[in-house]
Amino acid sequence: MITVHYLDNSRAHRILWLLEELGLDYEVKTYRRGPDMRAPESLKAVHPLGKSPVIEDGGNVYAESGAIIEYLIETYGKGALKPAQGSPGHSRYLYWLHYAEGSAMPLLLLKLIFSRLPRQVPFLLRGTARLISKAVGAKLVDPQLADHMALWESELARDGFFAGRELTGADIAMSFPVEAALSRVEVSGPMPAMRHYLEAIRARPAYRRALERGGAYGYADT
Ligand SMILES: N[C@@H](CCC(=O)N[C@@H](CS)C(=O)NCC(=O)O)C(=O)O
Repeated sequence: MITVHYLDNSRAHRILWLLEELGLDYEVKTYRRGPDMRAPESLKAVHPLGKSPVIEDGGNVYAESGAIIEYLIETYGKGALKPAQGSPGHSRYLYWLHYAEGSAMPLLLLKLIFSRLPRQVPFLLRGTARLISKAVGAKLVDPQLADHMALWESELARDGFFAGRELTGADIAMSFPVEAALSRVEVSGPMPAMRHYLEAIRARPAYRRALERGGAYGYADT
């Protein structure tokens, strides 16, 4: 039986969604965030970094969303949720599967950290922190995010999903950056392809079942 170490309200939602798409049996061990939003120390007993998602299967531990998605699709997918090797969609599939945590999430995390900076420093430094946060946002983070989101929009406008006309593991990986960006970033323009994509993935029965198994997930209604 696959065990998912699931942190509430987190990107681990994607793994439950994938398991539901694949129709696999699994158990969920839920961990609750503390007031600082960090995972409890007990998660470090599963993997030293104490992050979620982590899964256990067949006596092995798998961490990192992209690696978990790849492992589950390769092991249990029987060809589902992945374009055939050598097909035009396959290079797109690999790119977006790895891009989600490798390129998109670091930028979104920078956005989050700098937007929270003023609240993290002593009161007298808040004005300065606000200026730093604004400058970093304007010069470094926001222009890059705008480029990235324009790329997502044009990719999704091509044929609806990140690696072609069908849902793949790349979409499961990219769902979290898209959901986080649309809720955190001031979007320049209506982004119709991205909004249509979110509607399409959220309407999937497997996505809804994953929400029932995992509980609260803050981005599901943004
Ligand atoms: N790149 C990693 C990121 C894992 C990660 O940062 N997970 C967050 C949940 S969204 C977490 O565990 N946060 C709690 C903490 O850092 O204490 C992955 O995709 O698995």
